[in-house]
Amino acid sequence: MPVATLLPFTATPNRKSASPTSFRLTEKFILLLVFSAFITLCFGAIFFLPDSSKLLSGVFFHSSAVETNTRTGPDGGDSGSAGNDERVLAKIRKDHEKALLEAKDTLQKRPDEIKQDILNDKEKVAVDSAGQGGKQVNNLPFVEYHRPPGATGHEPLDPETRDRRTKVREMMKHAWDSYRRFAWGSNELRPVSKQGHSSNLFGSIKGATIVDALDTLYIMEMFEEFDVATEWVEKNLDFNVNAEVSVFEVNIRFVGGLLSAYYLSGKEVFRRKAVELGEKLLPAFKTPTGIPWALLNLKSGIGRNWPWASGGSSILAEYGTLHLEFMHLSKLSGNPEFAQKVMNIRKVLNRLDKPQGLYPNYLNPNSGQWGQHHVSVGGLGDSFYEYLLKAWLMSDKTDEEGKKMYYDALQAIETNLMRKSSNGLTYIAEWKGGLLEHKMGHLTCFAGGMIALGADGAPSDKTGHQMEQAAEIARTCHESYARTALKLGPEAFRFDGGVEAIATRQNEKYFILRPEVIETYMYMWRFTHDPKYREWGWEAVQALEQHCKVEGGYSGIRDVYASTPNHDDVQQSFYLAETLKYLYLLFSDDDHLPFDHWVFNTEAHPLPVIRKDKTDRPNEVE
Ligand code: DMJ
Repeated sequence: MPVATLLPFTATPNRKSASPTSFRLTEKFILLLVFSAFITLCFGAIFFLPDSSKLLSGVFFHSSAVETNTRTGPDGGDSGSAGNDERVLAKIRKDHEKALLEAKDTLQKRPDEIKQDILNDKEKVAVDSAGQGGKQVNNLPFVEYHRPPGATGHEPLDPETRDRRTKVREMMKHAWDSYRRFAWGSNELRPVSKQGHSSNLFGSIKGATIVDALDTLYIMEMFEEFDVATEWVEKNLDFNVNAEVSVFEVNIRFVGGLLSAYYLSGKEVFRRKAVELGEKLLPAFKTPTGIPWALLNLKSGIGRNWPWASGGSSILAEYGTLHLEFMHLSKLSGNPEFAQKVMNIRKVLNRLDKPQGLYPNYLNPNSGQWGQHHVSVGGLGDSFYEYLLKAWLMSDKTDEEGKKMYYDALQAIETNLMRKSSNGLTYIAEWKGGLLEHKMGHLTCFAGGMIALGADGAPSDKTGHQMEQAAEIARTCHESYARTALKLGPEAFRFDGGVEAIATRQNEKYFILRPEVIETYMYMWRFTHDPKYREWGWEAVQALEQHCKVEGGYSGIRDVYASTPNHDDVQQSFYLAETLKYLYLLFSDDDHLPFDHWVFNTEAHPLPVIRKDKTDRPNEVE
């Protein structure tokens, strides 16, 4: 058949042409156009066939799988195919064996270890794919997580201790379940009126109880509750608030709580949130001296001090209780600024003269001068001393400056503030411009535990003496409980006007579920194993159950000397963070959160010791 009959626009009879196959230029062009349109049509049609990707890979990209399949067929006549077949089969066998081994390995792990492995793998992938010199998408450096020892414990062998420990866990469950039921997302619970309670210490940040309780839930192995709390943190914990917060409270409860939750569980969300919040607190240090403001608006970054604090001063226990958390923030974020800020506070303090070697509670952040000369190891001063000692311990005993400041301060406290009552009770008084006020706060009772914790590092001739001091303070604080009607301690007790370890003023008779006395029992138990500390702790459990427990949680009490409790209707977040945690540890073995690996922040949030020889792996403590 002539080609001309197939082509509609070929030579026509009236055209002058030398032969049927010779075309004019325009005709040639049209022919080319039609031909290429036809080819394009055929080619394009392939893309509209079903499952086109598979077809394309089969047609255009001969994948190794396709080749393998065709070559291993029964008719394969290629002489090299037998060898290939064997190699492929061997590889498949090997892969299967490897997968089986991995599965077996995984089955032997605890669920939380499996979860952690998955998280670690994810993290590695995130870092690899980010390819930004080790930076993750959230700009945090990659940190290989290793869980420090003793994050969870085991049942004590002694049945009585085991039962007591179980009881404390049940108390935690009641406190947590009630909060969850009546006040979920609020900062705290009102257990009598069964509703949320908000304190202005946290501005409009929410969920103080959730963040404060995270590590207690973890160490008590209440993992279901821990997961629910984690999910709340992931979805709801928000620091983008236009509100003024207490830098100290937010640091010890939120930053401390998040850091502990990270170190215990390895969950990245806690590291991310802790660093995010830490960054929001940094503007508080914008003062002429670098001594931070007490209050900070998290949105504007504008700070100020409590209006009642001597001449616009910052408070010792507030600016002096950032050190542990900020050192860890630098380690976990790679940002040295956090550490620099708190080390500068030390510098300012070391330049100042100290009256009788004591640290006044008030310091003006503009002038760098002391305010009123009021010294206390209780409210306004307490955790500053605690953090000097713990900074040294947490630094793997390398922070010699912190160590010296602590033991020097303790010596000045012993000389100027520590006294014995006429009936032999040791107490720590308060100092006002050289005069002693013979009053000891419930808050001051933490000092028994602190002195015991530091006794081992004291100059050798002082170790025994400091252990005795610690035991004496524990005894005095126990007396302050024993001498009340409800067997729970008052906010402050006095040693004057013929009384010893008793509150005499109505506004000092309340008990708000504070932990300090139990904290000291826990340290004393760990260091002495004297059973009386567990007995005293158990007395406190019974009193809490009898007088503070209500249907909707646990409540503080307005007057511990009254025969029946008048509830204040607040379940403080530190009841879950500290009081119940210290009670649980009091009835646990010493290898649960062991002291040579963990240091507790002032809100009882455990932070790992930063090993001096593992600077590149900040959270590895073994
Ligand atoms: C806690 O928030 C901390 O222990 C802080 O250091 C002082 N007191 C309360 C609990 O009493």
